[in-house]
Amino acid sequence: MPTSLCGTWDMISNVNFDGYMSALGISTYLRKIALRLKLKKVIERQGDQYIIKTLSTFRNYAISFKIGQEFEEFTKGLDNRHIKSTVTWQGNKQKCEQIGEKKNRGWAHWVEGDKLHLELYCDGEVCKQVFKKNVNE
Ligand code: VL7
Repeated sequence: MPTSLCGTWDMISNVNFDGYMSALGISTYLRKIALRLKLKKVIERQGDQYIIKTLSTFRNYAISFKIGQEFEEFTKGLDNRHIKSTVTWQGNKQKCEQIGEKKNRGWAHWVEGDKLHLELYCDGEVCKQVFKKNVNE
């Protein structure tokens, strides 16, 4: 049984976010804004439904899904694409495959100690974000 991803997590590092956003075709203007953000993840589970919220002072984004069930994702306020997403467990990693216009797109979450790790993939670019558990929220 993998350590729970659930909780509130504050970003402490963000490597190659710019490369990931470039691969998604995000404008220079928006990338500059996004690069300054300290993202927060709120991960909840209600029964077999997961909810992942990405929060910032600029924009918020949320998805909800069941493990192994493909869902339609619209990346509203991000790259605004329609994709088909499926989240599965692979060992202790929760992995999402995002099928659409962009190749090799997806992400993986896992916990090590009190840190939440996230890798974001698009078209050969890998962004690595690490979050620290926020015990006050
Ligand atoms: C979601 C953003 C950059 C456009 C705005 C930046 C606002 C705050 O896919 C993600 O998370 C998964 C895994 O936790 C769950 O949805 C990452 C943030 C990536 C991509 C696009 C810049 C404009 C960012 C919402």
